[in-house]
Amino acid sequence: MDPFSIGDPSVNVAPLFLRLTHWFNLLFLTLLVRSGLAILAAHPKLYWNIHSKPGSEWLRFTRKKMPEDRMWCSTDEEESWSGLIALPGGESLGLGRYWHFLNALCWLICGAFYAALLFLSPQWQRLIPTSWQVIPDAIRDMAMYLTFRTPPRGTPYGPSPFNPLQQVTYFGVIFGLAPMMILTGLAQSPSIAGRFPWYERLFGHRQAARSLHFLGLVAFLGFLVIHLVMVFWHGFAREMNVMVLGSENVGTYWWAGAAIGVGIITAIILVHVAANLVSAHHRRATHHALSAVVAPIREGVLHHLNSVQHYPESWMSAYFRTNGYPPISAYPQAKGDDDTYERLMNGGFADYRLRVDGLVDHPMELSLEELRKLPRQEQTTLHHCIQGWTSIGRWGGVRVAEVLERCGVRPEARYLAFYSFGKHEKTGKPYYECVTLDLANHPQALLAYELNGEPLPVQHGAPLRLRLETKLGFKMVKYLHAIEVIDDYGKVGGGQGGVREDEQQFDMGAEI
Ligand SMILES: Nc1nc2c(c(=O)[nH]1)N[C@H]1C(S)=C(S)[C@@H](COP(=O)(O)O)O[C@H]1N2
Ligand SMILES: [Mo]
Repeated sequence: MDPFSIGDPSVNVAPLFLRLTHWFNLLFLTLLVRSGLAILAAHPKLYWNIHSKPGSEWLRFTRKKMPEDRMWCSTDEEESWSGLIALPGGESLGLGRYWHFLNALCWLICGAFYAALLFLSPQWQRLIPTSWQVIPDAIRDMAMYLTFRTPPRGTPYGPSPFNPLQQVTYFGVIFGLAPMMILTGLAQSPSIAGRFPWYERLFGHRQAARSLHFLGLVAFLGFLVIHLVMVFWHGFAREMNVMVLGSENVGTYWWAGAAIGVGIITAIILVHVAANLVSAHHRRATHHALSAVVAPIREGVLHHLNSVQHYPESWMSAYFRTNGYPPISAYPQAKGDDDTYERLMNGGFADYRLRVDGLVDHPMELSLEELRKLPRQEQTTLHHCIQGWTSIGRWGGVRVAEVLERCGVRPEARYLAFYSFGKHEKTGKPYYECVTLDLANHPQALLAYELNGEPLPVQHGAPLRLRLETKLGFKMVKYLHAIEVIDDYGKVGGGQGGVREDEQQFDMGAEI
């Protein structure tokens, strides 16, 4: 069959490319929804303010109450949702993100293919309303459905097999909702927000973009449900013949479309089940397989961006959220094997030394006083926790590059490993994170000893923490103990580029 033929609209011929992209779209969209829920579970609260102040959420999907009498962190707010609704289930933000990004890429390719063929063929006439009359006509159709009548097929203004309500709905979903989801998805990337702070302003700010992204998910789900109801309303066998075989006129084989269609839907469900199972039982392998596809694209597009953020005073967060407990005996999940940190803290960090070693000509040990004597920099920036919350703070400190310059980095160096005094809260492994060496030359890669003009508070990583303003929060090691210049991050810790990469399948690039 000629894939470009529009055929006679009265027989409703759908060319092969339309049918293929339709079913692939269903596969990718449902995977996007379920992996999106796994991401939402990591911070099941939505805000219309950029500070994500606790209690200021407009919507929450958790009953957990945070204690008022002791410190808590955003990892305590995380929910663990069933694998029946989320991909994967449990606390699986890392793999949920990988599934989300993989399917976002597949969905984009599918959509581009669809849009190209749509406009290269006469098929666009199905979808693009050519008269404003479509609006009142769609309202008329809506009134008919609501009173259990079926509107006539086709529009008077072009060769579309759809009724006006169908046409405006499909048009709105494909050319309104889908691009909105892509744009609000990108607005959540710290690399994009760092390099193009104006971009987020298009949506208000980063939390508004996240809330809109969620509302888009709700809209997609609503569309899916009504779409399904309509398939039955208009006749399951007939509609399936159109969606699978391209035409409802299939003669004696009136059941063929329904039979194949049920097979396709079963296959889609099996892909979902397989994705959940493989994620649950082979976390590391799934991490590697998905990142082999996603990481090069993500890094290729986003890694080279530099942050140019300078938020005005009026945007600063009165309350800056926290993630990661201080490594002291009050918080055994984060405390190291010895009391070094607590001792330093009790001594006002007078004996604190930052160790810088590895592939450098002059290893160094720097006291806070020595660090403060180096050129000072201030930056007011947006912090993106991978879980979804944000806060804005003014950080003061010394650029990573200033310190490295004084150490003389050797030519074989490729990465920086940042080690904390603290431990990973879920596993008790030492907290460390690695980044590529070129990150050190980002103008806002900072070793911060101040927040909002005050010495860095203990809960935010005293006495020294890393700031990388194009990265997600988990890369920014608090309670910084040492920097090691290395050639291969595979030799450090679990070998994945950081403790959250090793233990939670987070991505080393952390650009989105
Ligand atoms: N040592 C240490 N550093 C850490 C963490 C941690 O648990 N331990 N959490 C990271 C995460 S996930 C985030 S979002 C930020 C939070 O920084 P804040 O507590 O200053 O807001 O710190 C990062 N650095
Ligand atoms: Mo985070």
